[in-house]
Amino acid sequence: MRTQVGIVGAGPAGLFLAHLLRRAGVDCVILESRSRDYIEKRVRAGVLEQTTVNLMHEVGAGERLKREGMPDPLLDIRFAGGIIHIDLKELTPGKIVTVYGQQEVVKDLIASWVKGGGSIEFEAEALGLDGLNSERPNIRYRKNGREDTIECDFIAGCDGFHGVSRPAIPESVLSIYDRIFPFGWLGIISESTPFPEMTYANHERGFALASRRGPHIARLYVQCAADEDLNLWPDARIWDELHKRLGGARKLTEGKMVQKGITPMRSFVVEPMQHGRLFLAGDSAHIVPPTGAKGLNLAAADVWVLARAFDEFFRTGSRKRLERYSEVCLKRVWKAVRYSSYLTSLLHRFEQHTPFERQLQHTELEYLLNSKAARTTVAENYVGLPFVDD
Ligand code: RFL
Ligand code: PHB
Repeated sequence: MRTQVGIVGAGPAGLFLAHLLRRAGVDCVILESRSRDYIEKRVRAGVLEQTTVNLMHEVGAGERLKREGMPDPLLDIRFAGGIIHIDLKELTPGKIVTVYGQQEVVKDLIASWVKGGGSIEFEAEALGLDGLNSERPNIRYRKNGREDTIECDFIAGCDGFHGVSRPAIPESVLSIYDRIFPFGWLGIISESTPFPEMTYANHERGFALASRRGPHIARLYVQCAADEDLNLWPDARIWDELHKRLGGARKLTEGKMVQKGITPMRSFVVEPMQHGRLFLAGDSAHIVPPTGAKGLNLAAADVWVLARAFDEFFRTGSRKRLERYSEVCLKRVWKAVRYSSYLTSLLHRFEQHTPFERQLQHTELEYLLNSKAARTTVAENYVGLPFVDD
């Protein structure tokens, strides 16, 4: 098999890239190690920046999002000193976010990709990437027990944090920035009426978050140990912690828990995001703790830049944008890393904090409560910084 751009991974990064390339008339093939059913059910992110929503429409996959996506103009932060209301619309020039599950984004992108005749191989696991410094790099993969290769002009490594693309780059040319936070999130989906506003809580027992997936589906998280054992969290204990941490004026409604999982909290960035003819995008190049709701949106921003660079190359032969890809993306990536790290530090309980550090955290929350300028900074980053490509 031969293609212009071989895409490893059918997460948001790989799927958005494929759509943008098709629009530009660039030929590509997606290889995905999991089954279609598995990736369409994998519960992850839920908050889309306006630019990501726009991208769904631009690639022609936004119809259901328009009907079922939940526009979210507000977020609340609860803490011992009160409730900070962040009115996104008022504090930014009219911008909001939209709550829509990542698996729904993935479903919609796959459906319109396949409908338009796009090439995608499920249960096709990339085993390794070869010839990255040659004119014809290739992807070795296995499907149905048989090994094969795809010869490409370029490879897009969109295979997430645990994929094969980043490890294909010699360690000696990479700089790695890594911070592991000393806690995780235990996330659930419950068949119950959610809070109407996105609610983050800094509580002395630890962080909690109340989000949603639909009018009768709540998405809830509590801070837990980094190496938490799910067996130690029967449903009753989860509800008890959620009530304690999110309790207050509004009463949380309980419902049947249909999904439970643990998410580690980590910031990780690799520089550069490119080596020879391999370009990394999304979680394969960087991850952020989910507190700022940035991971999926960063993946979309990366491939928007990458698609424009491939388009320019195949139309004009110019490598200018391809050469600047990593530098351009990393500027925006670092801003999201900064913001996610700030919100994570602001909202969680750190066992190792001294009384001095606890006092500083509380004072920062008090400051947000009383300063419109401080709330504006949170809102501006939450709704998302613009896509830029120079
Ligand atoms: P993905 O989604 O991990 O997709 C990578 C794909 O590559 C496949 N793959 C391979 N395919 C072929 N061969 C191989 N050798 C392969 N190895 C891997 C995988 O099966 C997979 O399908 O990466 P991508 O596309 O970069 O997308 C990134 C996002 O998934 C991620 O950043 C977000 O989910 C992070 N995140 C959030 N981001 C937001 O923008 N807003 C949020 O509200 C938000 N909340 C979250 C989150 C992540 C969470 N978890 C579970 C980590 C909440 C949570 C709880
Ligand atoms: C979610 O709805 O899953 C969600 C919302 C906000 C976050 C992270 C995840 O910061």
